[in-house]
Amino acid sequence: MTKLPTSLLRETALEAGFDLMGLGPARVPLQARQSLEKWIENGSHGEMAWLQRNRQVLVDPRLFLPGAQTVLSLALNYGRPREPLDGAQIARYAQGRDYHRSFKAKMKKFLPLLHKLGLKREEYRAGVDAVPLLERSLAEGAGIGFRAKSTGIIHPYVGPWLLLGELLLRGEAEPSIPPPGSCGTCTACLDACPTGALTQPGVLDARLCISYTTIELRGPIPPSLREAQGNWLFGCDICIEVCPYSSRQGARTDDPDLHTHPALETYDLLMILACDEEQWNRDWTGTAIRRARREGLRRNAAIVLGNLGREDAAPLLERALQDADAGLRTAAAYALGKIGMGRKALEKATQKEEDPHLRADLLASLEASIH
Ligand code: B12
Repeated sequence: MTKLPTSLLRETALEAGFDLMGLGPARVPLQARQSLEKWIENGSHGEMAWLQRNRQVLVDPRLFLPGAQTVLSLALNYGRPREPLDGAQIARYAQGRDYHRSFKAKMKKFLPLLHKLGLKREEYRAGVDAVPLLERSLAEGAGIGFRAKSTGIIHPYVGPWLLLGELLLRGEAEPSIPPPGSCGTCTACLDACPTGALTQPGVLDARLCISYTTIELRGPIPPSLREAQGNWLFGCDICIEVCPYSSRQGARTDDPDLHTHPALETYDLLMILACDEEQWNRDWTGTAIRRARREGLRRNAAIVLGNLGREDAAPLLERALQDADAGLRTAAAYALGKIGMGRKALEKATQKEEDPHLRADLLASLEASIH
């Protein structure tokens, strides 16, 4: 295999609808490898056990694709305006159809070229997000952008609203020249994070990140993080919204996959709280929001309703106190405590709760409601 043709690959990427393409070594630098080890040892990954399980592959992309030499990193600009749902917010990446699908569909447009270049099926492998790869380290090495203090990859002109994916390839390529740019002395993201999840520049404690608690965490959201969640129903964009690079690019409207998913236009928070299995499967298929699972989204809705002081939610919240899911029960109790309603139901639920931790959690909500 000779050198991969950079300009042909770039042309294909742009034709497929990607905003950025870069080539770099299929290698994770030593500093990143060590940082990952430290991050996992500290438990900063929370309950995302797959990160720990896959740590060997994460630091060595050749375990993902044997013989991989090059990463062709791709980025999609998903910048778009805020579209609140009944006073709640949803991370922008999840407002449209599930981006994983459209990303992969766009990547398929590379296949004819790869085959033309003589690459066989076992000589390339694609990845988007849910893959054991440190996508940001690879993207940085492929010159997509610089590593920001928020831990994200930012392109100085295209901005921080970038989704990443990559093709690991056998074959060598001229590494792309990284664009200029850095965070400089700016600490806007660290200062704005309502839970202090960015513990140092470039280091995120996922356990504190609203994106983690609302998407990845199963069960109760820790009591200390419920108020700080504010009106975030799924994910959180604060560290990107406050970034000065954020204003440098406009919203994309030409990609139909980025158009708002119908569920986000038809549901309100009360409907989400009451959403049953049938509705979940019928209406929420094809959104990235499914990652939180139905119980998780209902739990998040309960917290947001509490934080918004929505008294009209009290009857549904009282009903949610009986739910089989502990995350939802504790969230409903929190919300009722916050709104100062449904005390009798809360008392009853507290007495009925068998798990001592959950009982203490419910009791705290009951006390909050009295004071
Ligand atoms: C797990 C995960 C999460 C977790 C943990 C996030 C995190 N920062 O690690 C949670 C659920 C919190 C999350 C949130 C979000 N995510 Co996410 N997530 C991932 C996933 C699946 C793995 C990331 C990972 O491996 N983390 C482990 C850490 C160790 O990896 P890392 O950040 O590369 O770590 C390096 C640095 O921290 C650095 N480092 C470590 N210690 C130190 C110390 C010092 C001093 C320094 C300087 C550096 C340093 O070295 C580490 C190793 O390379 C990737 C997809 C993928 N496969 O890569 C998407 C991904 C990172 N997420 C993405 C997005 C869009 C988000 C959100 C914006 C979504 C949202 N709006 O809610 C938020 C952003 C929150 C944030 N500030 O990071 C995008 C980021 C795109 C970009 N432009 O950078 C990715 C790449 C998905 C994609 N395919 O587009 N995510």
